[in-house]
Amino acid sequence: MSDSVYPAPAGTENSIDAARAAAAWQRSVEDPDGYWREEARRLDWIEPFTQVKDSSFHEAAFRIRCFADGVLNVSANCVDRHLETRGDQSAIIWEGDQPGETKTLTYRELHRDMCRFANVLKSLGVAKGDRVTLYLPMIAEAAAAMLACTRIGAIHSIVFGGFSPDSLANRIQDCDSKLVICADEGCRGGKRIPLKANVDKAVAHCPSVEHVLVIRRTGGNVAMTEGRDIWLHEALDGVGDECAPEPMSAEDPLFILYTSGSTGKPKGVLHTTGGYLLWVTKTFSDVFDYRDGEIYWCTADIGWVTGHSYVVYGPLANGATTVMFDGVPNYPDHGRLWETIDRLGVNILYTAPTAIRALMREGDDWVTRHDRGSLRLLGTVGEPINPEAWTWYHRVVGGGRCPIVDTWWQTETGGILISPLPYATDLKPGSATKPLPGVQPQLVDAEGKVLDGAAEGNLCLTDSWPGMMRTLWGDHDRFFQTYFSTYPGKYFTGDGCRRDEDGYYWITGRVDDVINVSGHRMGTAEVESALVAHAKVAEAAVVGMPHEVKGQGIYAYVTLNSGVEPSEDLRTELRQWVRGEIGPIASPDALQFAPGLPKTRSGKIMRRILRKIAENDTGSLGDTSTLADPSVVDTLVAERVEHG
Ligand code: 6R9
Repeated sequence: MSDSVYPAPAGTENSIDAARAAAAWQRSVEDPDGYWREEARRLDWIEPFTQVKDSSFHEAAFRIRCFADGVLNVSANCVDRHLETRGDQSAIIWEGDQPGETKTLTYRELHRDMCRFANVLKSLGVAKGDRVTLYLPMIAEAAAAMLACTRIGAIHSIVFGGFSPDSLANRIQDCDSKLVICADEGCRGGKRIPLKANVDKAVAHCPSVEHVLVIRRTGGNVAMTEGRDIWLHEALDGVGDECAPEPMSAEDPLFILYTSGSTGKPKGVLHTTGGYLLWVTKTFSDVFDYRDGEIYWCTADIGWVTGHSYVVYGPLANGATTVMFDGVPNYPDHGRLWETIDRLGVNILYTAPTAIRALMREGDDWVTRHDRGSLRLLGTVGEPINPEAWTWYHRVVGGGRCPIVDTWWQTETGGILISPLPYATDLKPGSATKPLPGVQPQLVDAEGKVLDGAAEGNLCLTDSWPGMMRTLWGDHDRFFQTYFSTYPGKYFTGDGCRRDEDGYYWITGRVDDVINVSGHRMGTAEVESALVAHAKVAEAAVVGMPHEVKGQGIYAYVTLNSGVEPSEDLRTELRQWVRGEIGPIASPDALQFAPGLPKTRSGKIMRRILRKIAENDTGSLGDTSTLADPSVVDTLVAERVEHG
């Protein structure tokens, strides 16, 4: 917690100031229809809408719709409408894994690439409503592929390139994708990632997949299955440069994005066309106070929601120049971000606390030896930022000149919900500050009692906003159960939060069985089921633990089958196993062999106790008398393993 306040600097005459910000929020709750009707002018509509917000979070009338009878096309809003005024402006600056390995696409070039890509999709039989899975590095073709899907009304599902073949297969199967788009290999931090080989393993279990479309990135050797696999560059031969945008209803699905929840199976979050696009368009413009001609860099991967909303759709819908970075912040050295900012002239940087903390550890010199004079604004997203990292970001990276927008949101929310506006909101390090227009947060206690004023509780949202998710793919009932049943009539975020006496919101982290590792969500149940799938493991329990750089690390308690002896080799083997089952981000940071787990008499694992032990907070384990065998706790405490 920090009491320092950083007053909002003055912006331009177009910037939103404190008075405008307050008036906009007020209007958005008093007259939502009027407010969103006006805001919707930010988009080009093929058919205007007559209906605006139409939603209820109550079970009997449960529905979430916005602009339902309007018709538009996302790709036309992101590309075509800019051609006349900024056809020759850079839309995407691609920065490869090696510094200076760059490529720029103007809006006109992006239009051509997107249309040609869309024509390839059509030639492969992909039509409106079909699902297409993308498993790609951060290459410009990835943005073209996303836009091409929206061009023809296909629903994309992007799977992060760090996920294993198994995770990829589950996500392909859950939505019955008929096409998978991948690259031969990815390049990250000087290493190659065998994307096509992973797809081959995954697709072996996916009968819905008719074709695999392969983009040549590294030129590495990959196997091509006759009849199924197609090189993009060959498929592009002879296709036309034009493809008319498919008119889409505002409530037609736009994309599915799988995210981790508190149960084992990843959830296919579904966003629709009109509300989502308006939300990311408006929030990009307002939160970053984006000014024509500026170069904007969000370091997120398109495999996560931040990449969808704030690398591709939000910036492009505003006619911005967006950087797509195919590398990592510490390669070839710890100065990579700052060197790249100088070389490309980046004005706005949007990154994650985990990256800030990792770079902060390496010392100021890596930063200060670069100029960074182009920077105007800094942003963070993905997890709570500790005031120390915030202050370093502000003082060292921004040289004290650049406001920081700490943006709180979720895959489910589509875009930013709680955030400062850089020229309106006084900043407090570690607080995401105040809700944006249309966002109505509420804090409740465990019983659902509403907490007013300064308080700490569970963060809910009491009404819909245009950009919120509409369902979980194929499981509308789970959608309702997951988000709307804990506190009836409200959307429950899964986050804990404190509101201070100034009405500022301070997100404290997840209160469910989700852990946030380096800004990536991981369900503890997912890691547990991966561990239990190993032949030598009888039982596993996974909790979060504090981690200096990652925010949270993964602490796994593993009970082995009888007759199996714990060993360092087995520890390594189990870590590797989880990497193989889910991906490197799920690999436990600490793994403790546990002869037994603390369970209630009814057999429930007492996670509260396991969390305390992982946090090394063993002085306050609370009441253990309800355990079936309280002595297991002493053994666990005695054999606790160190972080790292
Ligand atoms: C955009 C994104 C969502 C969870 C969310 C919360 C955490 C995100 C945050 C933040 C504190 C912020 N989170 N932004 N916590 N301050 N500015 O990250 O989506 O991957 O779905 O994660 O991340 O816990 O519930 P997603």
